[in-house]
Amino acid sequence: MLTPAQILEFRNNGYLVLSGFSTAQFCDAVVVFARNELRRHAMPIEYEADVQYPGAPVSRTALGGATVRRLLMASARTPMLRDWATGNPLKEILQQLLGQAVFLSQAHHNCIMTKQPAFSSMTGWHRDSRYWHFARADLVSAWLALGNERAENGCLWVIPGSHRAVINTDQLDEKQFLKGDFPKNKTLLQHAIEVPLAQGDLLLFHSNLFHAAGRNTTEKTKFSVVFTYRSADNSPNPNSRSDSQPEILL
Ligand SMILES: O=C(O)CCC(=O)C(=O)O
Repeated sequence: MLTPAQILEFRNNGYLVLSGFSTAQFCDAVVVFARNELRRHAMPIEYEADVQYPGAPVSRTALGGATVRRLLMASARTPMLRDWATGNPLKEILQQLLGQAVFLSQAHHNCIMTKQPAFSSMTGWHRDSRYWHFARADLVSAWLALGNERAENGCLWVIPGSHRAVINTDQLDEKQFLKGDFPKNKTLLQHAIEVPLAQGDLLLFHSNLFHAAGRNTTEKTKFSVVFTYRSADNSPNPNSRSDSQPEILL
């Protein structure tokens, strides 16, 4: 369970790291599973070429075009992940942050993220809520590091407190990433910090928190799992992408 100080930290900073949340045994088992899914090219998959971020292969047929970025629909791939994402201890923690009735969105994140050395891309500064459609941009994502995550292998960077920042549309580019050269953004970006994680650490972050990530410059694939949750009073807008998959009540 979270302490009142941890809840306050999450509310103020928009993120919280829980060290040693899951065991090495669990993380290793998920990595074995993920490697097998990669070997089989088990759909649904998002490829690096699909996201078109800096560093990504230009198309699925280009060199490196088969590089997987996300094994999607993680909740449906194995009971091991579904149970982790919907059961305790995560459930109790999410109830502390979101209230008694918490829903897992199967439409967003819900993936094993793979950051592969040769063709990984850079993710610019963004809020996850930019393409999400709920009553409020007020969801919580849970990111489990299945191995160590550092700047060298493309860990996340965050701007603490940015989930509360008021952002004008001219601060964002056409894909809703923060423009790097905009004076007001430079001030914001001065506060950016990396979030190194050890295997088994859990990062909880708000859907409005600005975050980014670099490329994986090591020889080893980085694996993480990510799920997103909403409170009972924050339903997806009918017929939107956020409403495209059934949700799971925890
Ligand atoms: O690991 C990354 O490249 C960042 C992923 C990310 O920020 C996202 O999917 O929203």
